[in-house]
Parts: sequence; C-alpha cells; structure tokens
Amino acid sequence: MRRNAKLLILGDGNEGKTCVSRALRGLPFRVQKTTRGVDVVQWMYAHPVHSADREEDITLNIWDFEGQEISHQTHQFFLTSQSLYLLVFKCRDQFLLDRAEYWLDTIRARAPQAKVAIVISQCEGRMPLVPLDRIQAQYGDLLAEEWFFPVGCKDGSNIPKLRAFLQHWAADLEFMGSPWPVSYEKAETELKAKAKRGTARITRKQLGAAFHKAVQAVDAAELG
Ligand SMILES: Nc1nc2c(ncn2[C@@H]2O[C@H](COP(=O)(O)OP(=O)(O)OP(=O)(O)O)[C@@H](O)[C@H]2O)c(=O)[nH]1
Ligand SMILES: [Mg+2]
Repeated sequence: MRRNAKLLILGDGNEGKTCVSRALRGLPFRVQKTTRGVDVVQWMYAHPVHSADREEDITLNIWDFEGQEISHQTHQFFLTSQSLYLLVFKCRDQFLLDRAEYWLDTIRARAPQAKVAIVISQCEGRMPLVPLDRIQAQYGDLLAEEWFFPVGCKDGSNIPKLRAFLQHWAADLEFMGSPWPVSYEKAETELKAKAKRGTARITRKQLGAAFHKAVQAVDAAELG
C-alpha cells in the first residue's frame, strides 16, 4: 500500500525553507547554513483521522531545496503534480510579488494540477502585508484550500495550524492508500538492496535503469 507522499519546499535562498521543514517536524529552531542541492527528510505521522491504526501511518518525504537561482533549472525536474508545495518567503515590509509570480508560474508550467500554499516565515509577533486578493485572482487554480500561513519558526507561532493542514492534505491525496504499481515495488526492492550493500548514492542513470528493468520484468510476466 502506498502511504507516502512528497512535500516540496520552494522559494529563494535564505527565506526560511529549512527552518519551516524543521519546525513542522518538531525540531528546535536553529540558525541554518545554506542548503546545498536538496535535503530529503522523512516526516512520519499518524493518520489524522484513523490515528489508532498504525497501518494508516503516513510518511511525508520533505524535499527542502537550495534556493539559489542557479539550481532552478535542475530543480524543475522534480516538480510533479502529485505533490504538496510550500512556497516560502520571509516577512518583509514589502512582499516580493514578482518573486511569488516567478515561482507560481514555474510550478504551473511544470505541474499544472499541483496545489500550493504560501508560508511567510519570521512572523513572530507581526503580520506580513501580502496582496492576497491579487494572488487569489491570478493563481486561484493553483492555490490549496487554505494557502496563506504566516508562521514563526522561533516561537512556533502558527506552526500547529500549518502542520495540521499538511497532515490532512496528504491524507486526502487521491493515491493515498492505493496499491503501488508492481514495477515500482520491484524497483524499490532493488534500490533498497543496493542501499544495504552500501551504495549511498545512485546516479540518475542508475535510477532510470532500475525502473526500466522493473517495467520490463512486469511486462514480460504479464505477456508470459
Ligand atoms: N526568527 C526567525 N528566524 C527565521 C525563521 N525562519 C528562518 N529564519 C532565519 O533565517 C535564516 C535562513 O533560514 P533558512 O531556513 O536557512 O532559509 P532557506 O530558505 O532554507 O535558505 P537556503 O537553504 O539558503 O535556500 C535562518 O538561519 C534563521 O536565522 C523564523 O520563522 N523566525
Ligand atoms: Mg535551506
């Protein structure tokens, strides 16, 4: 059964993406170094409605990207519709609408079915001024049911609200609880075996080869 999903945290450099990722997982606030490339971390939690049933536990794989402009092109390969998106900005006197437009346009081009929420970090004791109506009018199709979360990672303000929203959002994804395609399972088994043998990293080519082999094996079994 598939009980995991992807949460992608996007935004420019130094806006608070890593701090938000940590706060969601209940880790203490710390000043962060720039993320290099992407950090993928697991956030496991009980199903928000069927919390007593451990079989229903959900794993959200958080992809916390480095915000440097130079990496955006490669990052775009990771954007898919079946994921949750957070777009993070820090609290400023003047909201960076052009940057928000840049990111929302990028997501829309790559993953038109995606749903996005905007998170404003560093909102301890203050409210950011954000042109909500304008964003809603321009990007309504892309925005999640709730999409505006001013948070403070240092004092945890509004983090429980964001956390609860994400937990429900992931639990309600269409594929949640549905079986994995057999070929995925085969590829996953092979990758796990590789990891056990001590391969900490695999190249994109090796990953592609593992999936290709798995699909061929399933096709052959189905034909034969
Ligand atoms: N007080 C406060 N400071 C924050 C908050 N979020 C981020 N910061 C500060 O902003 C700095 C940058 O935050 P990061 O989470 O590292 O930013 P990032 O977007 O992951 O940056 P890159 O990895 O370089 O793309 C942190 O080291 C904190 O000092 C917040 O909610 N409250
Ligand atoms: Mg970071």
